[in-house]
Amino acid sequence: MELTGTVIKSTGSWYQILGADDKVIQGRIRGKLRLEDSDMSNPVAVGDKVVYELDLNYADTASIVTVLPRKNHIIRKSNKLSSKRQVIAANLDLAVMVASLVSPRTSLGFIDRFLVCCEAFHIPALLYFNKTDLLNENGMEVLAEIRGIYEKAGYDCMAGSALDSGSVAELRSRFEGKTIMETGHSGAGKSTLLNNLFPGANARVMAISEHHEKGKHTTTFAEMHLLPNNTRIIDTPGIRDFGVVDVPENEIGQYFPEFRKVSLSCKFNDCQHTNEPGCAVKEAVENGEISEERYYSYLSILRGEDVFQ
Ligand SMILES: Nc1nc2c(ncn2[C@@H]2O[C@H](COP(=O)(O)OP(=O)(O)OP(=O)(O)O)[C@@H](O)[C@H]2O)c(=O)[nH]1
Ligand SMILES: [Mg+2]
Ligand SMILES: [Zn+2]
Repeated sequence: MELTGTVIKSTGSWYQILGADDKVIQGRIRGKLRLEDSDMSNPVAVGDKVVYELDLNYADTASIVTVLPRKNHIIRKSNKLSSKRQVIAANLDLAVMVASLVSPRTSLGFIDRFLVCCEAFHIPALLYFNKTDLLNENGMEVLAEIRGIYEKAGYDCMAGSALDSGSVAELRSRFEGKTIMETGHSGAGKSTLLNNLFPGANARVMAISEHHEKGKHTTTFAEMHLLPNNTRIIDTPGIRDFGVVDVPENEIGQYFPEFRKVSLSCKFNDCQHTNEPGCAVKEAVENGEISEERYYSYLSILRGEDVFQ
């Protein structure tokens, strides 16, 4: 008998599927499905709705037969050297980047690559600047500046400390009833934020390394946490980079929302905003309408560069 369910955890070879009766079963992929999308490192991702068949001889294992069409998904390049692509999660209402400016430092280039992916895959994005309790006065000024850059570009930004219940209360109401993915560098506080938002979640958390000020990759597999009021948060392993894939060069500019309207005034309608004469985007950067940092990120993504932490 064929049943449908939602993939809530993937460990590479096994998938936890939440069935219609709210029972969780262990599923595996059938050979055919594995081959269909061979340049994907994972054909099934957390958040996927799947059709599965219970294995006859076992009480609670199943085979995944089909992945149902996705509302959306978010893909990144698995790592710098590999051409494989990884689906991080599917069927999202919101993607949240947990970005700490210190311990570890999150670069603007990393944030911008995340935002380009969200634009390209039509997923609403929110930037949560975490660990504000670690910032001194100067740090708070830097944060305000960075926040200004993204708010001006049209993005939703929030800042606070994942350790402080007061500062996460607003986030809790924003998340209610939605399926949300949290992403960011290892140690930025994704699991801490989840635990503080929903104390029942019980996600594993670990202090960052004292030597490198970087996280220890505590969360090792993406996992969807089923929370009250139909809220679902997908906690994901920390990543170093958000390799932009499946975005043709001449479309990258469209995924910078603040470029879109301005670029209508570029002299050439295929303007890539690099060295062309009469480029309205470059002009907007010069007069401060578009932030220099965002423009540099654009050029860097256009050159196919990756971010190194
Ligand atoms: N001071 C401070 N520490 C925080 C904050 N948020 C998280 N931390 C600490 O940062 C460390 C790493 O937090 P995690 O929640 O494990 O980070 P993560 O993003 O889930 O990391 P990975 O699972 O490795 O990707 C823990 O020691 C947390 O207590 C914060 O807002 N302020
Ligand atoms: Mg974690
Ligand atoms: Zn231009």
